[in-house]
Amino acid sequence: MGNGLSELTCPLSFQPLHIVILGLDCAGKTTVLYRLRFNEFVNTVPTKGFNTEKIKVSLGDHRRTTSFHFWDVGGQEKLRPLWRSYTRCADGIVFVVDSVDAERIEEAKTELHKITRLAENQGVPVLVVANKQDLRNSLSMTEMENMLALGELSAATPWHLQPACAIIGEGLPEGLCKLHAMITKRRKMLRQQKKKKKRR
Ligand code: G3D
Ligand code: MG
Repeated sequence: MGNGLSELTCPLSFQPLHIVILGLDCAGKTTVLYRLRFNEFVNTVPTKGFNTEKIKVSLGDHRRTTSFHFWDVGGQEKLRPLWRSYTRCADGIVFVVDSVDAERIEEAKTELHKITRLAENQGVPVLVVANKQDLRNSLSMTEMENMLALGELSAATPWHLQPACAIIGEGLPEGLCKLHAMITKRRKMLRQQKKKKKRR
């Protein structure tokens, strides 16, 4: 599900991409980061500040990898005002949502819409990770899309909703591949806009 992609191809680049992992506390952000870093489950403690890792990820084509520089920022309410300083200059945002925490999904929606509405984040692609899909009672993708009001995100914001289970890593490579493709597409569009402006 998403509005950013029509093609299924996954273009590759050698540029390290600046990716910020956001979401409410306990959504599974740090589990996502360490799953990607160590390819195994790592027991987490609540993140007080941030965790950062540079990780090379295979995106579909196993002969080539893409470098991501991830910033996993604490999601507690008092830390959320800091998100803005991490998303400045971000190539993409990974927004992790706990698919069984129906009580706080409205809060997740508010934070997602708030961060994507910021002027400096206009057009920055967002991968929404519907995490904890291994648990019984996890919300379906249609429920997640509606409850997070993804259709009401700015038309300029490419997004993709990815079901995932961070403890075993399911869904993460597919999600990153989509995010990478959205970033590549946006960069190409920005380059073309720049060229057009120069010609005028
Ligand atoms: P955060 O960084 O967003 O605050 P964490 O969240 O990564 O610290 O994870 C919060 C809790 O959710 C952890 O459990 C973690 O193991 C669990 N978790 C993360 N991803 C998944 C998942 O895909 N499925 C399930 N079932 N649990 C997950 P604890 O018990 O340590 O609080
Ligand atoms: Mg954390």
